[in-house]
Amino acid sequence: MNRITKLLHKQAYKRIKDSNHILLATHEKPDGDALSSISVMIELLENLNKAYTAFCIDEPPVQFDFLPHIEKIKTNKDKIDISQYDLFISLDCGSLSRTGLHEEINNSSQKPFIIEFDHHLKIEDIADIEIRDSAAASTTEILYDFLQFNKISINKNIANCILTGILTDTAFFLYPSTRDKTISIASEMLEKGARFPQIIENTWRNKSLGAMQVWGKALSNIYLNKKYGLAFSVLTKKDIEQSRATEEELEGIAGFMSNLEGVKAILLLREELDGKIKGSLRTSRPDIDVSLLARALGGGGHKKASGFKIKGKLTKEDNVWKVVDN
Ligand SMILES: [Mn+2]
Repeated sequence: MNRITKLLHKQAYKRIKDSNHILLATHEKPDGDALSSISVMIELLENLNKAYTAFCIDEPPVQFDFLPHIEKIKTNKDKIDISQYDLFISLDCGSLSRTGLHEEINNSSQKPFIIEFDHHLKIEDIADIEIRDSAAASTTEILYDFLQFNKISINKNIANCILTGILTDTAFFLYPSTRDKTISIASEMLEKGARFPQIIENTWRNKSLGAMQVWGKALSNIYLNKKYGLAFSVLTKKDIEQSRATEEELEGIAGFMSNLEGVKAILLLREELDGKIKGSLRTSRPDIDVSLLARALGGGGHKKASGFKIKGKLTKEDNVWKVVDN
């Protein structure tokens, strides 16, 4: 870790201590890392006796109810007046638009100071203090550095959150984003009281029947494009509605597909409720950067795991899936 990063972590902590009213936000359709990151910050702000609001535009999936402070996350943005806050902390977002608060922040007469903690590849310059490490396996891994540099002790709650972020974002150390440091932080979190069986039980086990069936559907729909070494699959709105699987349950499918042997990358296209199609790209090959394709399609993410959204719907013609206008 270089000196500049260490300095940024210290500046961020000073800013937090000097602020009076703090707005925390994480990304839409929050995953384990997003919610764990916001929980770590809530724990810290409560210990500092700070007034804060924690916000996520979508309701946290119920399987994360085991994380501390989850019930304190607000999802109604009508109640949020940006000008009331002197500090805005964005966690695990990739871009400001993923908080759902970008218009409010950009149009606010009094823009708050912005601190960003993130491990996605950079898309935009929004933060006054930007702590980005695209080599980190999770945003909670970056928050671990933040706590270390600022000599903030890690209690059981924080240890549980940091480990949850790491485990869910790496699919339990399976994804290539896992590095030596990831494993060593995870091991330290276990020593500090993180409850591994509880995390596994809530995030990996406990899959609903619908989730199993929709995974099966996606897996049986896999097509291979031998020319490009790409495997892809589709899930239609109907498939998803019938399964009643949660967002989090659908999230793991693309990662699992990347276990397919002999392909360079995989693409999962699925229809969302709002007339858009979400594309998830994954690769386990060290020489492939799928984020280039995601970016070309207006998305972003990581080299090994990225995504995009396009308008349209999926139709099957002559046994070939196509994206067509709504
Ligand atoms: Mn993350």
